Amino acid sequence: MSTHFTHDIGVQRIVNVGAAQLGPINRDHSRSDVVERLLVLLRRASERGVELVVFPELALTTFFPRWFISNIGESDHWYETAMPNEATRPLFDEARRLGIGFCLGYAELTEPDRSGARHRYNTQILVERDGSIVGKYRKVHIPGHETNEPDRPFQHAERYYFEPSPEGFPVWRAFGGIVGMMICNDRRWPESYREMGLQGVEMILCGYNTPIHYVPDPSQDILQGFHNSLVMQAGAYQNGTWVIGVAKGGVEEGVDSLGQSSIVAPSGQIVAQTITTGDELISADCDLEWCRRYKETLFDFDRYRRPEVYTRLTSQRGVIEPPRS
Ligand code: CDT
Repeated sequence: MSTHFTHDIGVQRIVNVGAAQLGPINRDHSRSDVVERLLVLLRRASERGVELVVFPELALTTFFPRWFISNIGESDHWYETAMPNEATRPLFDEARRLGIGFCLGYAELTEPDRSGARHRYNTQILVERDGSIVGKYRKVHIPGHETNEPDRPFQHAERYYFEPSPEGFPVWRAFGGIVGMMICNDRRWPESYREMGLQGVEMILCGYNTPIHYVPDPSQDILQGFHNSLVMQAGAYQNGTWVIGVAKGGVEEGVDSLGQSSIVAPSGQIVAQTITTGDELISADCDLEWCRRYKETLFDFDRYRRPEVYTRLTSQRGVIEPPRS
């Protein structure tokens, strides 16, 4: 049996996507300072014909979970309570004027729910070319620790500052295809990609802040770049999807973070990667039709997956080893 792809007759579905990496944002940088930098990258993207620009995780502030404060109420200034807001309005306006969509990560403090509780999420939104918000994703896998660990050189207290989202991994029809989002640590978990893969995702947008120094096991420090590429390339290939990984890199408030923002094809190949750890734009023509080469062959889920023998994946969280007897 031979498989015929639309490529063979020249049909393409190209979205020109930009990965707008940011260098460090210090704690005294204002939202307006940062938005000015985002606008520079957005305009550069427009000149290059980019249709969708992806910014990093927590793109409006420094990575504040590196500091612990005992009263979380004193951290509200790091969070956005509305989007757009006064500080980000120029980004929304300029993107709409240029006809470019964007994806932006930020810390979100919600309105009170029915019980009066406000929630803190690590959030990313997808904005269409007309300025409308088509999707909001809240981070599912929250890494790091919940309490102060004063012996560390820096904290990674994301589990103090953010709740894990119960909403999972939705996808949206946008930019002529099926688009999903994930945030930083999510990219290390195959479940993130597969949840979206099972909804036919064709492009996953992922912002990240990855310190080079991994305090619990420093032997991993030298492998940060390798692991970053490993997980995104595997996730792309195994689900037949584009993956756009975008860093906030460089030495931010004394903590060195990985750059290596990448655009990964459904083949698993990296088609573009940043060469600095500062503000830098890379872009690529991403043909969403290319996903079919993998979704309809090796990774034809409906034909080859065996969910009936994967029951542990949803019924169990930690490892249960076989009895020793
Ligand atoms: N931001 C984020 O999720 N960073 C994590 C660091 C893990 S170490 C606590 C990451 O997976 O890159």
